[in-house]
Amino acid sequence: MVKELAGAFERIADLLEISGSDTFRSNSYRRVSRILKNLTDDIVALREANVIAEIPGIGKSTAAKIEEYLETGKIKMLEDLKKKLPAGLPDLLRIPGLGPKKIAMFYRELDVKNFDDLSAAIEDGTLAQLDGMGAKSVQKIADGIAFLKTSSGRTPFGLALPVAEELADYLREFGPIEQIEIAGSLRRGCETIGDIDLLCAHDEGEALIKHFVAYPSVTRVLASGETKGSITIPVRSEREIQVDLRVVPSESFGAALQYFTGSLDHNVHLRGLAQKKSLKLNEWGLFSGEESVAGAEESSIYEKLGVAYVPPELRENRGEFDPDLKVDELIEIDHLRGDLHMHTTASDGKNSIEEMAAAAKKLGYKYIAISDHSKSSVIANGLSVERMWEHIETIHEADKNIDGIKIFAACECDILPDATLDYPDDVLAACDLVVASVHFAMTRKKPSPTERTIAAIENPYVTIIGHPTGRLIHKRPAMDIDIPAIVEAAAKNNTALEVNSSWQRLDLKDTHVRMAVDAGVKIAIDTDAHSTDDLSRRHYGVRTARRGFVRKQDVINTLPLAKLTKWLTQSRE
Ligand code: DGT
Ligand code: CA
Ligand code: CA
Ligand code: ZN
Repeated sequence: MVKELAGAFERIADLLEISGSDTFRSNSYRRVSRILKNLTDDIVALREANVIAEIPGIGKSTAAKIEEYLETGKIKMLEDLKKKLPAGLPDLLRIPGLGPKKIAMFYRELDVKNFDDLSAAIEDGTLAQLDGMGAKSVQKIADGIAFLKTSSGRTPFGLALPVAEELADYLREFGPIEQIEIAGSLRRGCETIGDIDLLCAHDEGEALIKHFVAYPSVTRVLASGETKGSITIPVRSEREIQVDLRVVPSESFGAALQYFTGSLDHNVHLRGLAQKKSLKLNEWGLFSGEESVAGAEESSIYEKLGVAYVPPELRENRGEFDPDLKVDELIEIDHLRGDLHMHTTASDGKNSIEEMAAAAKKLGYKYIAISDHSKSSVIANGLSVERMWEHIETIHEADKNIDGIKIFAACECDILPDATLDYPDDVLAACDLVVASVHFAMTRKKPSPTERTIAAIENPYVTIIGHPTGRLIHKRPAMDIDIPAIVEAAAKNNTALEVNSSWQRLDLKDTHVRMAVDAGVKIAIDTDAHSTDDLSRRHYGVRTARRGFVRKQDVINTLPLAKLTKWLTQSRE
């Protein structure tokens, strides 16, 4: 809720700037957005206590807008701003690297109102003739548009999952439903989702589908029949997603679940196996002539086809039918014994070391590493060398005082534009482990991101490379980085690569993790938590790792404490 609210104020600031309003005014709304993002109290509780206007930095009129949003889901000022501008203009904000000021200039000078206008102005060279626009900045915008074209239309997994789960809960209000499952790419754990596929076993399909299409937030009903319904619903008020619901009898539920989980390529292979056995496989079951051989249970489809059960995350026809594959070795959430990348109030986190440790203990963890930002990450309140020395002491102190969990002293050390690290070696050596990450100058050519990352890998004190490609799904493309070269260097230097569990990152992604583990590189599945809540997003990372065929033994934070401690020492030798 508060995230959406912060987003709405950010949007107001953007639209004000696009409308040509002064920076002072728009910045005041950006400030509100930041305050809301950093709020540790529950906004709904604050409202009930009638103290929203008392939040530091929030004035009366802003408080009124917050109240308005909490009550109606809208802010009139934002709606008015949207109405005032050409409909396609705010969409240009989605182009990575293009901000409101430039959009305002394009609108003012060239009457650019939408994507088509902008593309035309790039094509005919008029954009490059504007003041302050050179060939380079035009190319950057053209690249941004190209990036957007390949990523738009799909919803990030982390946004689609809660929407699907909420809808499934709503379906259960209909009355007892024998079985209900999320299918499709969402069940496979894909990083982005085209549409949500839901599956129910029920005898009264038509009535259940009527209930489905009456979902309160529906924006469009695309189909409403006896076995299938299709709607669109909003995701975070910024995009829409389609949801398909199929209702089948229970004797077909397993076959339908298998069929609608996909992927298409996986299903094609399975159907081929069926044909070889003179069987027929479809969404109703596995048949020998007219007779059903399997259908109620998904696992029995695989069994009857003579192959091992394939977990949904692996169903991409990328080798999941290999008879040597040991599915029960795949990484699972319960294998994780700790988390090696998280931030505290010392840099840009919301919680203290003690709070992070307590939350980690609740998850059953035996160890955590506190890895705050280093000095060059100024926006993230990175620690100076001096503060870092003190912080290491503070972490050791906390470790002594807190029972039941080991707290490692660590840092997330920036890999600087010149390929050196942000802290001298003696600081790094004093840390139990070091996560090294690139956070800026990502498009610099010399030294290249690959050279910078390999230099970090070769530093003996670096334990893990954090979010190795730097991508943010739909927001920022991956750095132009040579993954095989990095994998090779990591293998040679015994440096782990991270699967970052933030759903915006999921970096390394599935295919890259697989290259890493195939080369014998160790993986760290971290949450990069900036609050205690973030620790639970580990499931996103685990899903991605499973999609990369990662086994328990590939992941360093599955090791028992003593073994991990030993590994940390060895990896520095
Ligand atoms: P998405 O929605 O683009 O993220 O990807 P999926 O995999 O969820 O694809 P979707 O929603 O079009 O269909 C869900 C699953 O249903 C798909 O993975 C496989 C199955 N499916 C859909 N159409 C066909 C088809 O024509 N033949 C077969 N064998 N399976 C299909
Ligand atoms: Ca789908
Ligand atoms: Ca679908
Ligand atoms: Zn980072």
